[in-house]
Amino acid sequence: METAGHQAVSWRHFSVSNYSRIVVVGLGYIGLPTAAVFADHGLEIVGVDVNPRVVDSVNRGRPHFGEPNLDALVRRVVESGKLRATLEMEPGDAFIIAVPTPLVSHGAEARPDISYVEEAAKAIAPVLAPGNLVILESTSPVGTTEMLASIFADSRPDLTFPPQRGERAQVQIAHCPERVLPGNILDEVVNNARVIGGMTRKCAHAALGLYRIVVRGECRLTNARTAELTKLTENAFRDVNIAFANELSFICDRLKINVWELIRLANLHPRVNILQPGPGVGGHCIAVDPWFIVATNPDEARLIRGARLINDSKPAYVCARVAARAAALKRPVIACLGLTYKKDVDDLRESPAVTIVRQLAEEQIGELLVVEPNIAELPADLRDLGLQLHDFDDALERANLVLLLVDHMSFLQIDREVLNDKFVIDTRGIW
Ligand code: SAJ
Repeated sequence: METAGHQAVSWRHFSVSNYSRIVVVGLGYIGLPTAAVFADHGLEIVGVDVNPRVVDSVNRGRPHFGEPNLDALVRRVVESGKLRATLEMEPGDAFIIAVPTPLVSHGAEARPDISYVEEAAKAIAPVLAPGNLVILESTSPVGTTEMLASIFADSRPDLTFPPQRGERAQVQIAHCPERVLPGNILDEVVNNARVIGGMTRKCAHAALGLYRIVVRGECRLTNARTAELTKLTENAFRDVNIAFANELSFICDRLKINVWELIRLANLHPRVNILQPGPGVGGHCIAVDPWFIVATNPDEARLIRGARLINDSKPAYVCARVAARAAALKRPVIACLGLTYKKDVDDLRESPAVTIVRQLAEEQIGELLVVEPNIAELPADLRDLGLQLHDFDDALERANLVLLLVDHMSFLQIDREVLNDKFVIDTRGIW
């Protein structure tokens, strides 16, 4: 059952034939899996990306990043001719915008950069036609969908859009934020509940008709602004909860209490569910999206800002602990285990582990042996600091200080005896 407010709505008058050709703008972590899943349902998908290497790689049937089962799916839909990538915008029945919405630093804080959404809108505008549907999937500050509509209206005075003509507009526009978890994207694209924010009810129904082709999860209709804030709220909720756990870790260190045991015990309460402290919060979502709320509501978002600052302070705190331990060693050799932003992915974006390793290298806190089984090569800035990737067993054997930064499965399964004669700093609490 799909609901808009309290009214049941029907989406069935939007059939697959309304959307035989879909243009997905941005072939990154969200756009490529989304394009591939729609293509696998028999639709003709054109993927547009500004990066020639991405376009080339997709056209050879190869994803340009690691994600379980994505390789086989992309190869299948490219070979069947259902997915094709290009650098040039093309016309379509529907457009799905899945471009990055990064942060730019702004003093001690950060502000959203929606220029990629603006560029996508300017590229789509010339090819828009009556009956088209445009969906913004990128996580966006409140008001971005309205901005998209106004770019279209400015550049295409021959067409009508929802802000001017409401339900009678010729082009439908909606915000349907992605909510998939990296590492489990293909399952979640299909099975997660979706929030569908139309600029009008007709827009919402049109977007619902498109998602219903592939989505098995519940679909809830709302307006675009509510959908924008819903997505930001989900990630801010998680960030605040992780900040609570990280703050407890500071308190416990000072009080000489084991924070992992504390949380396990507190979580026995039926209404308490504390998340896990770690070396900081990374990835392109949780560490970013709360700032989008702070940017539009600096006076109100006090807890949300505070949580961001707590989580962002964690890498420096970890470095200080490592430096204090290393100071007790004549010749510190530090095995830094894990670089990705979370376990069992190959994604280094906003990774606190990278921040920590970089800072330790810059401060020359001993010899660093970096281990990351999910990547083939270190990022250039770490290589420039003289760092190299090391084999796990070799690093463990040589190190006198072991710094666990990511809870990869392969790090869990070690012989604990190996750690006996070493200092251990386990930022994830797995040992
Ligand atoms: N982390 C902790 N402690 C925890 C849980 C996570 O320190 O208890 C850290 C992780 O190590 C990582 C960061 O938080 O550095 C974020 O990881 P995550 O697994 O919480 O989330 P993401 O960034 O991979 O994906 C999130 C998801 N959002 C929510 O769970 C509310 C996902 O559903 C969203 O689609 C995604 O953001 C997104 O694209 O916005």
